[in-house]
Amino acid sequence: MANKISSRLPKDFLWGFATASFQIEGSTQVDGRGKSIWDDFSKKPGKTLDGRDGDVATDSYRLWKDDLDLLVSYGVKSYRFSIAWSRIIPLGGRNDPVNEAGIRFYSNLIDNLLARGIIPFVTLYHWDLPQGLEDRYGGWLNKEEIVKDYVNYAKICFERFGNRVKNWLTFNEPWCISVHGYGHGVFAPGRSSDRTRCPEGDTSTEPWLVGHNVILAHAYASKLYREEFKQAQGGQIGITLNGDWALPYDDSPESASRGSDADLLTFADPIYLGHYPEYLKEMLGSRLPTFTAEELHVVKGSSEFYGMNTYTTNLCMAGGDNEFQGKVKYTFTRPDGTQLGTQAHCAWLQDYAPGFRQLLNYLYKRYRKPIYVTENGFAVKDENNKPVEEALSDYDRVHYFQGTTSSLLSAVVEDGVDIRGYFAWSLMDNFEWADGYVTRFGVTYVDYETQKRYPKDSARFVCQWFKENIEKDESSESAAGPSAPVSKLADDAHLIDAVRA
Ligand code: GBH
Repeated sequence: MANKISSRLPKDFLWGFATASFQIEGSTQVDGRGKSIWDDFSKKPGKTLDGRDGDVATDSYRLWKDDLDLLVSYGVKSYRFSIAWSRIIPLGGRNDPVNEAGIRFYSNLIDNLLARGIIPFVTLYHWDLPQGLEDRYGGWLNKEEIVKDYVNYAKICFERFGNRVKNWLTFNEPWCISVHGYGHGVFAPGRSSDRTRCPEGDTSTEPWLVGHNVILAHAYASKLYREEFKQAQGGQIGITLNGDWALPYDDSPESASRGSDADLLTFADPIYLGHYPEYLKEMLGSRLPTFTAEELHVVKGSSEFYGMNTYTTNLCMAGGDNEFQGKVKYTFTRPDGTQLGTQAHCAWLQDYAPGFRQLLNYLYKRYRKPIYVTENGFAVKDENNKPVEEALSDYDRVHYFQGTTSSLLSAVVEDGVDIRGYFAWSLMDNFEWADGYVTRFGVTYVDYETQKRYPKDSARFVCQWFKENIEKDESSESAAGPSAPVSKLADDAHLIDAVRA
């Protein structure tokens, strides 16, 4: 018996699914919401693959109760979602009015999650900067203004929700905010040196400046939380970084991988170790902003855990001029021509679970922080072209989660990595940024014509897996527990009308 128990995840392990405000909410013009930088950006020709925007998305601002029922039917312990800054402060700034209707929406959501026994895991910023701040002073490029405005926004969230929210993420993926938003220009605000994409921007400097300012905004918000709220509210605060595992392409010295690369170290090293990585300083010289001694003091140790979004593994080879990848080239094709894993719908993603376990080990050894896997998931190739019945048999996604859950378990029970939670991306298909609605990451299929939700096979797999692989909590066994509805789900026929407004 003792053996059996130790081969499982601890009983307080958090698991569930993740979403983000702009990807699911829609209702962009109701209840006083201000525009975010994605509102207009997604409407510009050529910015999304299918030319569609986020005005409706999965309609979750209206259908939030149905989505809550879906989470309950899945039996999750936790739900990761993000708050839209421009619903809380429509114009964004520290002297701008607070919108009570926006507060009410998230407050209700939080209350109802808790009433159903689901722990909210809340991201403050998942890429949807208030347009007002972009227009007023250039958003993330303006350190003096944006850091103060972000901290003010975070403070309001701590004040209004912190009595119930005990898990805070300041930011989702600063690397994407800076590199995609200001380097490649594929995400809002879309700035880049590429003049076919944007009349303004400087790919060689702006991403590093923005990344730097995001780190500072995170650090000062985290300081505020820990000094003024943590003790009374008893929660924790951290940041979520994206990072994929890197393997050497071959055994030549040029392929010796730099560990798990640039995307990760740029932000993790300052936040957890207190300095930018050496290679970055060498590569960028004076283009890399510096922290004052006082700032550094606030930045170092500003995340209480390691929030990790990870999707894939890259085969790496030195060379090329992509500074965002640390001048390393990525491929999925091995020297013998075979593929690393199954190809997803997006070019950057293949299924390779061993890399997930190695990344978890690497991060734990390097930073010694408890880890929350805040995103992990797969987009089945051409799923969007399939009739719904067929899309629900999402074998490639099931296979992906089989691999990553088993790697997760090995990392915890065999390697001793301190992992406290896992959120699959995503609860349902949604607005996939520059991909529009073409790429589907959900464990739940969304029919965008009707907004009906249909659980895919992967939803069953993930829910069943966590039900079986977490130590039972004897004390709460009899409480109206989350475990019952999972078996109900497994018995149901494929086409469940999970949503009936
Ligand atoms: C996450 O980011 C996001 O947090 C989430 O909102 C999104 O829906 C989900 O992934 C699925 O995409 O340089 O263009 O070749 C994913 C992290 C990191 C994935 C950068 C793509 C490089 C692609 N991303 N990565 S690119």
